[in-house]
Amino acid sequence: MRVDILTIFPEMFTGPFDHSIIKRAIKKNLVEIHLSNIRDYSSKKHKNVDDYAFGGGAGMVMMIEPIDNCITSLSKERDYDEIIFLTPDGAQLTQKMANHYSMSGNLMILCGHYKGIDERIRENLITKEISIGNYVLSGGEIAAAVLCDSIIRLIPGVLGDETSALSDSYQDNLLAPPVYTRPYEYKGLKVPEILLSGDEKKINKWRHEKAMERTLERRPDLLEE
Ligand code: 6GU
Repeated sequence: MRVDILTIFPEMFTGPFDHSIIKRAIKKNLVEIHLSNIRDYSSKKHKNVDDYAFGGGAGMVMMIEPIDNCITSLSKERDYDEIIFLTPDGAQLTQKMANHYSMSGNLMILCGHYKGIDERIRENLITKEISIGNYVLSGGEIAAAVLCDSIIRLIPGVLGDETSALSDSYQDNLLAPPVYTRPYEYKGLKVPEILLSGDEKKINKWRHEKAMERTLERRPDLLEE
């Protein structure tokens, strides 16, 4: 998979993709992440990317020209399965969406800023609008890192058997059960006996019960879906 991220702050991505599972996925050539600096596509002398809103009001708006130039230039090289704009008024990201996008060939992700982006970009260049939750972030960059992480870890070969995504919370509309490791007893706190029984059938049943209990208690909405 190839992911293109269009941003005015490419430096914000040096951390998130440089560690752990995503780093390994890049190293194994299972994903390529390319950053495009929208500013490089501005034809303005001072490389402006935003301007005042028509009709007045507070806040600058990202201009269509540099974004159109950037999207057009990338789209000439390859077909994109989806051109995603990250915005708090988009459809809320779900595990189901992450599963779906993990099967893409090429994805483009546009990060917004300021008061928003010229509506003509959204209407004519964007194919999907996604939010990562019901709160407002200062820009789309952190949301893009979240979206990429949720997708990339699901690409076949990224996770090994031992870290299989099948047991993740949300994967079957259930939260994950509790887990424990050594020592068996710490300051009088013990691990549930059943996990030491060696009885795989009983352990699986216990885990499923705990996942159910936890979901009922914390996220009953997931069970209704
Ligand atoms: Cl995708 N962008 C911004 N700016 N805020 C958000 C968001 C995205 N998702 C939730 N809040």
